[in-house]
Amino acid sequence: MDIDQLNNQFAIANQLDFFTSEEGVTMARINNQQAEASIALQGAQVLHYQKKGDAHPLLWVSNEGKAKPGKAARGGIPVCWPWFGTHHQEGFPAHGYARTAEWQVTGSHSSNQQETTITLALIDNESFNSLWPHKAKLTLTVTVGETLRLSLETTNLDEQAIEITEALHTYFNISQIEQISVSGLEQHHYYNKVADERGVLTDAIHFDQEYDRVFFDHATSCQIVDPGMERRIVISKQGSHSTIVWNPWTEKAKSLGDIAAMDWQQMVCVESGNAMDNRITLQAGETHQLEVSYATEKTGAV
Ligand code: TA6
Repeated sequence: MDIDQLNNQFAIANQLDFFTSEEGVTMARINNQQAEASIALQGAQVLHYQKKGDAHPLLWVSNEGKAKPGKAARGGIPVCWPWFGTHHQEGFPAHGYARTAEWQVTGSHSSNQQETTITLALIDNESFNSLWPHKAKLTLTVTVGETLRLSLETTNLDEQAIEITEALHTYFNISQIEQISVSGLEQHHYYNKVADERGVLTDAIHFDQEYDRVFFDHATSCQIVDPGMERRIVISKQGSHSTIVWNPWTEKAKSLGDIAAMDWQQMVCVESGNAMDNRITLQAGETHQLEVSYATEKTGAV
């Protein structure tokens, strides 16, 4: 569907329209009384959200890693599906193929000027069968208002059960990685990818080196406390049993090649998903929903 068709069918006056970015990616743009946001149709990747009255955007996007046709932006909320992490088969894309696929807009809605909802779908797509020979429908519903809410829904269209791992790989905008903490994961078992070992978290997370851990059986909320931006970000979720926390630090950031100099200091990933031990099995016809809600709260100078 081209831009004119998208605007004719799904635009909402004074709230939602579609345009093509400088890099050639089709974008949805939302602006209502509560917040503004932007979403790339490629990968259904939310790239911007800022609540009216907040001094800083919620999400971080690398200046060196903008969304280009066929390449997901480094930042925002990449959709990792139908697998999280690397694939055991050589040459298969890390974090699955959903984040670089072209999604279709299937709906838009607003009941007032306070909240705008857009739904995108990745319908069973023959071209991915070589990567994942199953039939499934994936939809993402994004609701932009006083909070940012996403619902990632997988429906098994096959006759037999399918197994997936998944995550909303959210890059949060922060003041400085060594100033923030992440709380709410204490007492949860984790796999530490950097040290290749497992353990149990005892205290809130502080950062002084590369950090890459999958926390298991964590189905509740957690928060990022950011004194530098005088805010906390509260991450609530449903249908997600894993939380992944990642900061690449100097060397890994350099190896990625799409993060400028010290920009990694202004981001932290807190990802809501179902990964590793928390993989999901869907019986024929079954649907699974992963839902997150992001809220910012001002904390004043602490
Ligand atoms: O979620 C953390 C992680 O799995 C890290 O290990 C790192 O690979 C990161 O995702 C980024 O992955 P990407 O494929 O986007 O470069």
